Amino acid sequence: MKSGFVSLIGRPNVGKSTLLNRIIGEKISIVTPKSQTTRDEIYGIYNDEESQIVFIDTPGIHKPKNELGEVLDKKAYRTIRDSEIAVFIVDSSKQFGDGDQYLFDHLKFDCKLVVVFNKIDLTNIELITDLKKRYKEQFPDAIFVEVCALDSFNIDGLIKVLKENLDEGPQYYDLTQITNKDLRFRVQEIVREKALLNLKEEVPHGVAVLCDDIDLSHKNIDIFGKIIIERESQLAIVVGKGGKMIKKIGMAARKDIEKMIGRHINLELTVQVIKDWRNSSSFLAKIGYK
Ligand SMILES: Nc1nc2c(ncn2[C@@H]2O[C@H](COP(=O)(O)OP(=O)(O)OP(=O)(O)O)[C@@H](O)[C@H]2O)c(=O)[nH]1
Ligand SMILES: [Mg+2]
Repeated sequence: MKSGFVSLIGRPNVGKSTLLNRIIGEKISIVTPKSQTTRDEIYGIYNDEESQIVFIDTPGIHKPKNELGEVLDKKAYRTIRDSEIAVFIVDSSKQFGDGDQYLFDHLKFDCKLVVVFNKIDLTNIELITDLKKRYKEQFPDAIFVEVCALDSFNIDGLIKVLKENLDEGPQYYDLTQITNKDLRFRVQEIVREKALLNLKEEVPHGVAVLCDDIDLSHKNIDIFGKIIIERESQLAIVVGKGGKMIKKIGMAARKDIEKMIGRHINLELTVQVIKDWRNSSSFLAKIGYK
């Protein structure tokens, strides 16, 4: 069979996680309109009769502004080194800019490279032609594929190209396994997604979520989650008037978690301030970001 590891890399917000979810057909990685949503390497394992492809979603690469940013970039670079093919995803609705140049200056590919022009529903012919010209100059050997991850357009075309470029190999994972992340991580991510979607301005980037192990053997599944924020002043925003905001986040998260587990749950959320956690090595390690 054809098999191997394929990294999904690119700038923040280009649609890497959306693409992963569409390929696997299930929500593996959280998606929001905000940059730097993904903070970890997340595997989505694709299987068909003749292949197993392990896709690795990564944090968007950007010029880091704090220790968390540096950790996120490092994870993306490491993933490229560990993969047979790198899929470099580009937002084809945006003109080439400094953020794109930053990636040209910092990325080196020893593996095969596929450049995926995503969001073709939002682009036009001049824009995409200019982008393709620039990527062709920078990466002359790369294969180009156009997709619209949002509408699942040409996902099959991308899979075909990947299969053609992977070697024969073993089946790395059991067919029932679709990701490398455990239930606890996925629950934390769902809560974080709902917090990102509901909180405005600068609060979202300073949010992390921690929860205890989840015991599925009990009839009643109680999940206790802690939303971590950076500053005392954000507390009132996250809790909201009369607890309205945290209730809203909790209700949205509960729905998605119940869909994922297929059981009813009780979800209790609290908020804790950990000052400047994005620059705290020990906290980043505790939360599993290092
Ligand atoms: N119109 C359109 N929107 C898209 C498409 N693909 C993704 N999006 C949207 O782009 C936004 C970012 O998507 P994500 O999948 O979270 O992007 P990402 O690259 O994983 O972002 P980070 O995790 O922050 O690096 C979301 O609002 C998606 O709905 C597409 O093909 N067309
Ligand atoms: Mg992402």
